[in-house]
Amino acid sequence: MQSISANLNIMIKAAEKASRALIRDFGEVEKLQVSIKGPSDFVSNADLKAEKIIIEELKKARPYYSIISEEDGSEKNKDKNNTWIIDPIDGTTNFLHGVPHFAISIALKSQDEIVSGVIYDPIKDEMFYAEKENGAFFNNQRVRVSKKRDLSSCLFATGGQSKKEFDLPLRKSGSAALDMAYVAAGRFDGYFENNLSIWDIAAGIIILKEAGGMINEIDLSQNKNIEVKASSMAINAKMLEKLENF
Ligand code: LIP
Repeated sequence: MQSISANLNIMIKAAEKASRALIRDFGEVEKLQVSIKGPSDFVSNADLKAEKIIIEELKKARPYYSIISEEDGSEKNKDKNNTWIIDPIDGTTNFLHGVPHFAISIALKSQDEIVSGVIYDPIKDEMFYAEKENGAFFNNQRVRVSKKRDLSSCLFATGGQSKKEFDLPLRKSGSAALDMAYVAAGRFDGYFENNLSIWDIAAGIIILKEAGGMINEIDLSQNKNIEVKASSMAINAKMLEKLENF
């Protein structure tokens, strides 16, 4: 395995531990699809349980780091310069409907910049990670963004409820974190979405940048209503031209 920092190792272990619970819970969700009420209460418990496991693991190693998390776990702690940013299930709607496309996303923000990130898809066992100035990795193999220059040979991801039409080949996956990880790995050539939360994208920011991707300036002091336009270097200008009315 690529030599990684103690903090990144802690993040990976926390994601792997939470994933074991999520895989079990996802199996239950698939069974609950046929129930009249559906699995919504069960999924919110699965979300909270995964968040609890992640926070327990992170706090064991770094008890004074602060936390920003999608569910209940946010806290300002003694160390205000280091903040974990956690999304225990990014792609909650997919999870709720038994669609096996969701991820655990954990990022570390130090001195107001994202310095490391992990995005782990437990069902496909796909681990994306990166830390500042050390490159981006997929299952311990170095990854870089695509080099395609012709829009007709590219594929882009987006999300949310916008009804706007864009002259781009598009996919909507339902997980911002995986969309950004896929751009970093060259599977998608770009990704754009607005009204995002910081926990949806924090890990994706560093993984995408370390893979040689480009992303618009993100105000990390904001937790909500964030807009992302991210892509490979090669296609960025052409993608932005197509997003003028975004
Ligand atoms: C989701 C994002 C997705 C977006 C959804 C939601 P969640 O995050 O990953 O891209 O379209 O509205 O924000 O809620 O599953 O963590």
